[in-house]
Amino acid sequence: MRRAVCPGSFDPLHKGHLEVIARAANLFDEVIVAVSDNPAKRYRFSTERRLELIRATVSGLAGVSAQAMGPGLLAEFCREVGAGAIVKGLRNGPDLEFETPMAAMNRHLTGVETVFLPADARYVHLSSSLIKEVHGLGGDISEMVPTAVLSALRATGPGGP
Ligand code: COD
Repeated sequence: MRRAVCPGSFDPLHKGHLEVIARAANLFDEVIVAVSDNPAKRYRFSTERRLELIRATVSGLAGVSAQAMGPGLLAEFCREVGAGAIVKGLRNGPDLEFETPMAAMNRHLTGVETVFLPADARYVHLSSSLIKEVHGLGGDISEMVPTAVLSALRATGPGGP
C-alpha cells in the first residue's frame, strides 16, 4: 500500500491544491490531505471548517481522505500515518527554493521522501492569500475555488486574515 500526504494550510482550498491532490491520487493508493493547525498563524477558517470544505470537495476522489496535522512536525505525522511520501505542488522558482530545504530536512528526520508536482498552467497564479485578497476587494474568484469554498467565502464576507 503506497500512502502519501498532501500537506498545507488550505485556508482555503483552491483549484491549484485540488489539482495536485487529484494527481497524487493517481500516483498513490491512498492520499491523506493533512491540514496544518499552527497556533502562531491566524486562519480565515477554523481547522474543522477547512477539513469540512476539503472533505466535501474530495469526496469523489478514490483513496483521498483529510486529517488535521496539528502543530507538530510533518515528518512525524507522516510516520504516524504510515506515509512514505509527501506530495507538494510547485508554482515557480521561489517555491522550489523554499521547499527544497524542507524536503531535505523531512528526509533527514524520518526518511520520508518529497515528490514535487509542477503546478498546472491554469492554476499557477493561485494562492489562498491572493484569492482572499481578490475576493475581499470584490473580484470574481468563482473559477479559482471549488463550489463549497466559494459559498464559505461568500458567507464569511470580505474581511479576516
Ligand atoms: N498550484 C499547485 N500547488 C500549489 C498551488 C498552486 N496554485 N498553491 C499552493 N500549492 C501547494 C504549495 O506549494 C504547498 O505544497 C501546498 O499546495 C499547500 O499550500 P498552502 O499554502 O495551503 O500551505 P502552506 O505552504 O501554508 O503549508 C505549509 C506546511 C503546513 C506544509 C508547512 O508549514 C509544514 O510542513 N508545517 C509542519 C511543521 C514542520 O514540519 N516544520 C518543519 C519543516 S521541515
